[in-house]
This record gives sequence, C-alpha cells and structure tokens, in this order.
Amino acid sequence: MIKRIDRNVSITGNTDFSKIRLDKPVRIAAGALGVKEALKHGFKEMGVVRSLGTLLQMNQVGGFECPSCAWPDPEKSSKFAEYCENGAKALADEATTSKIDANFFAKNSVEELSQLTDFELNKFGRLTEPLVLMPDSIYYQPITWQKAYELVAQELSNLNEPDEAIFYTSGRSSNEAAFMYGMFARALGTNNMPDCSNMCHESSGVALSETLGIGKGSIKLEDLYKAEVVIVAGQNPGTNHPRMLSALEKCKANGGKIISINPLEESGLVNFKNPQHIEGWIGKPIDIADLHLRVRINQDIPLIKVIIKKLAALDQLDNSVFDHEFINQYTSGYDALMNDIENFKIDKLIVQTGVSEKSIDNAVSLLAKKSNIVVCWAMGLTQHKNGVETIREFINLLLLKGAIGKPNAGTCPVRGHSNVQGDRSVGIMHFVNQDLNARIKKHLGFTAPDKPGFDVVNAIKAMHDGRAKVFMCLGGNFLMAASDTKYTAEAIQNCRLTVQVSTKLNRSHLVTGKIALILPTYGRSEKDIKEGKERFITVENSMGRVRQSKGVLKPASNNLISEPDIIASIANAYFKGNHPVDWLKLGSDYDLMRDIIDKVVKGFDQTNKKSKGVGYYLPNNVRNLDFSMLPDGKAQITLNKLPNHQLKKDEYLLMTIRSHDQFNTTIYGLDDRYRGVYNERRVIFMNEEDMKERGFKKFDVLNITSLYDKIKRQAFNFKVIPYAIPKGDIASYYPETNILVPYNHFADRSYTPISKSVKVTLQKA
Ligand SMILES: Nc1nc2c(c(=O)[nH]1)N[C@H]1C(S)=C(S)[C@@H](COP(=O)(O)OP(=O)(O)OC[C@H]3O[C@@H](n4cnc5c(=O)[nH]c(N)nc54)[C@H](O)[C@@H]3O)O[C@H]1N2
Ligand SMILES: Nc1nc2c(c(=O)[nH]1)N[C@H]1C(S)=C(S)[C@@H](COP(=O)(O)OP(=O)(O)OC[C@H]3O[C@@H](n4cnc5c(=O)[nH]c(N)nc54)[C@H](O)[C@@H]3O)O[C@H]1N2
Ligand SMILES: [Mo]
Repeated sequence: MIKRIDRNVSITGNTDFSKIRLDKPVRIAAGALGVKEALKHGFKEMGVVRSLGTLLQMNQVGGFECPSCAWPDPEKSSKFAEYCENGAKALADEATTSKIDANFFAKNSVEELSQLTDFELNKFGRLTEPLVLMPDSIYYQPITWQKAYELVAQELSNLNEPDEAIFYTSGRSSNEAAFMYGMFARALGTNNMPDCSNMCHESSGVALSETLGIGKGSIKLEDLYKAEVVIVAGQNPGTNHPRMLSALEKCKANGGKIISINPLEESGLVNFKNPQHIEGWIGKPIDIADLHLRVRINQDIPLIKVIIKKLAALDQLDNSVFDHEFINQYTSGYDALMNDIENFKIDKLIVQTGVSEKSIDNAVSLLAKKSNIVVCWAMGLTQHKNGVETIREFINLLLLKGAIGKPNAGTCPVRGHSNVQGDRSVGIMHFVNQDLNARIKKHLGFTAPDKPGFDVVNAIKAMHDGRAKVFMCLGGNFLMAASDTKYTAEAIQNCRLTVQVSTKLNRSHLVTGKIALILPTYGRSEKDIKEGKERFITVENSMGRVRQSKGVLKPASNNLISEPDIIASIANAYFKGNHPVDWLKLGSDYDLMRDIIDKVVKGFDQTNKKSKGVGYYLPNNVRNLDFSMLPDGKAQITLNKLPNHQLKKDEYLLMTIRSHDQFNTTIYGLDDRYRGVYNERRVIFMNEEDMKERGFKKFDVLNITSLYDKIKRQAFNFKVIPYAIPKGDIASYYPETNILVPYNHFADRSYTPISKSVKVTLQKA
C-alpha cells in the first residue's frame, strides 16, 4: 500500500521575489487597454477565431450569460460588446483549449500537484473525464460515470443519518442545476446546503430581510442611470464589476453624483474610459467618483452616523431634508434612531472614521436635497463582525431620505458569482423555508426536512468534529474559499467521500476525503446537447431578472455531463426508483424542470416562455412598498452599535481583497495593473508612515500573524509595499491570506467570515 504523505494545503513557499515589479497604478480602467488586455487573454487561451466569435455572443439575446460576475445586461442590448476585460478573462479561462485527462493524473500524483500554486493548477486546463482517488492511492484514476454515481449513492446509503451529508454550491450553477441539487438534498433528508453566499453577501441578505423584508436589492439597472446620488461603498467595480462603470457613467451624464466610500482609491472610480463609446477609445478619461471618502477599515457605521447626524441637524431647520411623509407612512423606528444618535459625539465619530470633516460635509451637501439615492455595496461591507449592522446603517440613510420603493433609488448589493442569486431563489439555503417545503410536498410529493442545516462555518465545524462524512461540491473551491485554510483542510480530510463537480483543477481536488471523485461538467459557454436536443439554462442576475443562457462552443470533451444530469443520476442511483420524483426525467428535460420550478418556487412564472429575450423580473416587495411581512407592516429603521476593535500597538486590521487578475480562487495571472503590482501576489499594501514607524522598507519580506482565542495563525513571506491606505490598515490578497482568518469569527447573525477585518501583527521574515 502506498502511504499518503501530507498534502500541501496552502502554498506558503515562494521566497523568490526576483520578478516583482511596481509601477504607477494604471488609472484608466475598462478602457481601450481593458479590451486589448481581454483579447490578449482570449487569444492565448482559446485561439483568435474562437475567442472573437464567442465574445460576440456573450450577454446577448440568444447567446450565453457571462460566467464572471452577476452584473445585469441592459434591457435594450444589441450593442457590439456587452462584456468587459474580466468577463473576457473568465471566458478565456473556461474556454481554454488546454485540457487534462487520466494520463495527466497517472503521471502526476496528488502530492506532487499539491506543491504547485493555485495559478499553476488552474493553468493545466479543463478536466475532461470522471476520476476517482481511492484510499490506497496517490493517483487519480479513471472511473465510469455509472460507477461514480453508484459510489456516491453507496456512501450516502452508508450514513447513519442524512445530516452526515453536506452539499455545497458555488454561484456559477444554473437555476436548473441548483434546483435539482436542493431538491435532492431535501429528498435525502437534509438541509445541509452551505453555499458561497455564506462567505459573500449573506450579511446583505440578513440585513435586507430584517429591514425591508426581502434579502435582495431593490433597484433595476435603469434606476442607476437616473439616480441623483449613487454611493459605492466597499466595492471595487473597476476590477470586479467593470460593466457597472458604464452604468455609473450614464448616471453622471444625466447629472448624477457618485460618492465612493473605500479605504482605497480604486481605479475605475477615478479615471475611467468606456470602451463601448467611441469617444471612450480616444477621449479623455473621466473621474467616476465625484467624492471619495477614504474611510478606515470597518468604520462605515461611524461615518454614516456622522452623515445622519449632520442631515438631522439640517432637517431640524425646515423639515426638508428627511422625507417625513415616507417615514411616517412606511417606517418604524425613526424616533428611536433620533434619540440614539444623540449618544454619539460628532468629533469622536469623525476621528474614528479617519475621513476629514470637510469631505464628510461635502457628502452631506450632496445628499441633503436629493432623494433619488442608490447605495451599492459588496464585500467591503459584508465581511466584518458587524457586517449586518453596517448594511443596516446604510439602509437607515435610505429610509430617512425616502429613497426606497420608488424609481431611481434604493438598495444595490452587487452580487458576486453570476448566478449566486438564482441559486438561492430556487432553493439552495441552509435554513428552512416553510412555504417552499409546503410546495415541495404538494408538487413533488415528498416531505422536506424542517430542521435547519449547516452553512459554511457550521459545515466546516461538523466535518472537523466528525459529524459529517460525505461532502459534495457543485462547483467552487471550498478549501481555498473558506476561512482558516488549515482547519478547513483538516475538516475535509476527515470525510469518507468528497465529490467535486468541476470544470477546472483546483486545490479542493487535492486535499480530499478518504475517497475523492472529480466529476467534470460543462462551462456556461458550452453547448449542452442531450439526445440531439440543444438545451438552455436560466440564471438570475444581481437585480432579480431571470434570463436564458445557451452555450455556443463545442464542449471541452465528449465525456462531460451536465450538472442537472449528474445530480439526477446520483439521485436515481440512490433512490433506485423508490421515490415520488422521476429524477432521470427531470434532469434531462429542462423544460419540464422549469415548469416544476414555476410551481415549487414562489415568484417563478412561465419561465420557459418569459425567460426568452431579456427575460423577466421576479417579484420584489420593496418595489411595491409592501412591508407587510415585517413588524408593524413597516420598514425597519435600526439602531446599530459602533465597531470596537481595540487594536494594540503594532496591531493592524487586514482586509483580504481581490487582485485584477483573479476570479475568486482562480488566479488568471500575477499582475494587479490597477494597483501597479506586477509578477507577484504575496504582497502587503501598507501606509508609508506605518512602514516608517516600524522600520520597514519597500520589499522587506514579512510574516503576517493573527492571534484569536490563543491560536496563532501565520502566513509567511509577503513583500511589503507602500500604498495609499489609511494608517493602521493593511491589505493583502485572498486566498493566500485565508489561512489567517479564524473559522469561528464571523459576522453576527450571517456567519460570514471576517475576511475584511482580521487583526494581525507583522514580523520581519
Ligand atoms: N474579475 C473578478 N470579478 C469578480 C470576482 C473576482 O474575483 N474577479 N469575484 C466575484 C465575487 S464572488 C464577488 S463577491 C465580487 C466581489 O467584489 P468586491 O467586493 O469589489 O471585491 P473585493 O476585492 O473583496 O473588494 C472589496 C472592496 O471593499 C473595500 N473595503 C474593504 N474593507 C472595507 C471597509 O471596511 N469599508 C469600506 N467602505 N470598504 C472596504 C476594498 O478596498 C475593496 O475595494 O466580485 C465578483 N466579481
Ligand atoms: N479571505 C477571503 N475569503 C473569501 C473572500 C474574500 O473576499 N476574502 N470572498 C468569498 C466570496 S465573496 C466567495 S463568493 C467565495 C468563492 O468561493 P467558490 O465559489 O467556492 O470559489 P471559486 O473560486 O469561485 O470556484 C472556482 C472553481 O469553480 C469551478 N467552476 C468554475 N465554473 C464552473 C461551472 O460552470 N460549473 C462547475 N460545476 N464548476 C465550475 C472550477 O473548478 C474553479 O476552480 O470565496 C469567499 N472567500
Ligand atoms: Mo462572492
């Protein structure tokens, strides 16, 4: 028997920093350079003809939805290019002509592969056939699909109870796949459905549900064009949602003002060129942000409190700043908030935010007389201990201004993965939804469990404690996405069986349970043909619109199976015909499945028909000012506490962020053009004065240490670089720094790991 040596759970090595190069940040985002860069990636990975032809069908009616972020397409879209540099990179990454098969895995053991970086692993290309790693082997071997299904079914049957199985979902799956998956987990008898939202916008979902009665945003894309003020808080759209910049540009052209709230001055919010306007190619770049509030990490609550206090003072003069009619009719909690803000001193709050009073006053005067206000946000608000409260504080501002439930105003949590919102809508959730369960009973004929399941944090704990034995992942890279890499690796390695339904190789295929399966599937851009029939899937964008998506490329291999078919076959192997649902039929006939989704999922309606063209919007109570599900039937103005980090001397708050050359754990390249860093990801962005105080020089190699509950976690060998970031704050890239984020520290009520405010110290290596 071959003995397994320790797998490398997270690359910490690479002390060869010889290639690192710094330059001025490229300040022109999304412009001609963006498109040039995009095509460069496409050509390299996919070939010239394939990439040009395919890009033209991305985000177009009849084509496929971009596999990158969830930013919506304009309703009237027929323009040449409705994609961005990073969408093109995502496509090139998925549609790459590089491939790996059983021969590759016969030559490369999991131990050897685990020594490579995530960047190198991804570069190998697409997975092309099902593979199994048996307990006595260090090599993946080919397995037939049928045997793979039977293996999963067998391991599920061996469990003492259904709750020993966990079903994770990443946000790229279609509504159809996610629906099948969620129904199968429930049919098996568990709600253990952690998903990437738990690490992402869960805080938004909780905050929005508590205050407005729906866990989604309220605006439509067109509202953004005509808003008077758009606040972009804790978000880096130039890199992560580049097409959003076109919407902000339209807003500005209509006279709107943009306020950015961010510890960093992110490219894209300043000096933006739009490749979709001919003048964008040659014209002068514009600053998207009219005002930048350089807030210290996690000091958004004090910042909004100062703004509210100052607006309240102005309102006292003539009652014209807050929308009192709206407040009286639609909200509860106004008086309590007005009393509460008396407890806070403006001067103290301002010091805490790190923003100058002058800038805050500018924000106040932009907001005072305007009521068509939109707040957009992403991970800079959600991934803190007080993530839910932070978002609620921004919602307070909108409610006071009556900027909710009317055109050109409202909430805009900018989603990450292209279908993360749809996955949740159709049933991927760890909590119990009684209404959904009743509909499942009625239309699918089985009883769904009514005990809550594990989210990401609890799933990790359960695996670590040995309470879970089978861990299946529909996409994603759980090991590298989750916090506390070492602890998570131990947890995963405790499982009997781990199953990865994937498109590309990543570390979650290398750090596994006793038995591991890789089940390769189609990417969004590929044709999904079954029995001669081309199928389409549906997705829901960040603003609640459901739309068809149909791949156009020949699949990476003839031996790929679609996600719904994989799940159906596992379900079929498990139930052996002994279940009210005909899984195989459901999995292969997406039209039939959509008819059933319409019945089982509230809000879905004639999806087969209505998802054509630009698609249709799901119902949204905020758009109709219906708060009947909330206490008193009203939107809730809330009281939120100040953050209290109590940093000791030489402690810093670390935010773990994305570079311009990655999609989450998929590393496309080693550059971050927009921040001026080339050929290296192991860097720490640090305030120059802080560096001086500590005697650090540019490129000094440092270790980062976090200490929570007496447990020391360390990430080794990072080069420090001076950067325009508030004193006391540092930034570094995710996922290299996940090893520092304690698994048991997360946002109150949403359980989202505190990836944007990790207390750390720095030591010379
Ligand atoms: N190209 C590309 N596109 C992507 C992704 C990708 O990796 N690559 N990921 C997708 C996914 S899943 C998601 S969730 C989104 C993520 O999109 P973002 O949330 O934009 O991604 P992050 O890099 O995490 O950036 C967080 C931003 O918040 C700021 N920030 C950090 N802490 C604070 C704070 O305390 N207060 C404020 N006001 N700001 C703060 C940071 O400076 C940074 O600008 O993007 C999606 N789109
Ligand atoms: N420290 C820190 N940690 C974070 C974050 C952070 O900001 N800081 N962000 C968090 C956030 S917002 C998120 S959303 C999570 C992301 O967590 P995940 O969604 O788990 O991770 P991804 O990197 O998006 O997953 C990439 C893998 O998905 C597979 N894949 C790609 N396309 C498809 C497809 O079409 N079908 C299938 N089946 N598989 C596919 C490929 O094999 C690829 O390697 O990470 C979280 N972790
Ligand atoms: Mo995300």
